[in-house]
Amino acid sequence: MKDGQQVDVTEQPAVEPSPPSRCAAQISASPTSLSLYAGEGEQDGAEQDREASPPRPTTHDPGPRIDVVTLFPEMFEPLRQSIIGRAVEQGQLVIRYVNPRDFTSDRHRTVDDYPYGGGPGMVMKPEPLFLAVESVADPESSVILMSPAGRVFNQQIAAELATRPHLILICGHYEGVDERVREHLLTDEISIGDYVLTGGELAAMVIVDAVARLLPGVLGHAESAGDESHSHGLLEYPQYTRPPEFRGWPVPERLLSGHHAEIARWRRRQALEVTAARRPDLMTPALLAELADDGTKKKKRRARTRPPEAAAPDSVEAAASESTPDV
Ligand code: 4GY
Repeated sequence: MKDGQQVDVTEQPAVEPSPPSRCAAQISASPTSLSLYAGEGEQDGAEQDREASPPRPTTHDPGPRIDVVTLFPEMFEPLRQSIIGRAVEQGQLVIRYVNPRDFTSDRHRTVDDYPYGGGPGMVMKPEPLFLAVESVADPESSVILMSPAGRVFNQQIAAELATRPHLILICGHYEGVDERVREHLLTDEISIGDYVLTGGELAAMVIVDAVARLLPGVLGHAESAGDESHSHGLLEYPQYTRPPEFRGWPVPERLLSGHHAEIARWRRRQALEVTAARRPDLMTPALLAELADDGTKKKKRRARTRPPEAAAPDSVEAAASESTPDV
């Protein structure tokens, strides 16, 4: 094996966009694993002025690891910005890049070849992908191919991936990857939606972003992960900020009242109505029952106080007691 199979674009100076030549230089940088861990040596410059929890010392708890197997590590520059960039700087997660081209042994560093049986396009050769994954994998690793043939990503899968200690995200290109990768290397295959991209990189970035924001300490107070769309199976209620009237359009009066219980009820009802109107597929029987409820009673009614002619009270109660699935 050659030097520098792992790339860490996070070691580039934070303010400069990275020209390809710089990334190429990074590819041959020392692969010493600890020095590749994001956040090392960058903590002094990290912003510490927010309500987010203070940076964790990376030498003790570097957070979950994500290795992205990609022919184009420079494409991941966006993950150095904003909230995810800050999380990486603070060592709340580690993102590294592994280039399968660094695991080729021919003069042209070939990563693709013609499909057996003929047909259009090229197929990614198995060996560079196997060697790239094996260079970072351990028994705890989840090895995930980004592909339209995978299970479709959602908030529940994001939450599940956020509990795993090590993700290896493989970005395919060309017409696809040799089937033996799927059969003998993967633990999962994930799609970000029913459309075809030119490569798995954008999909991998979606996964990294959605997973990273669920990790402890990544979001500050102001950005909290609890209340937004999909975390409780509903779309978000409408939000407003100042001014109270803009171009003649007022903020709903209830939100200005300062009456917290009233505001919570209004938001819940809005979330139900927005979800029913825009994403009826998300409406479970329990949510439909809640929507049908006119909300005149303040507390959730118990069976004995409900009118006996109320529609299917037992099934409503049963459905309501199930946890609302994340979507
Ligand atoms: N959709 N969700 C997706 C994708 C590109 C041909 C295999 C997707 O996750 N990945 O479209 N990926 C294809 C391109 C090879 C990957």
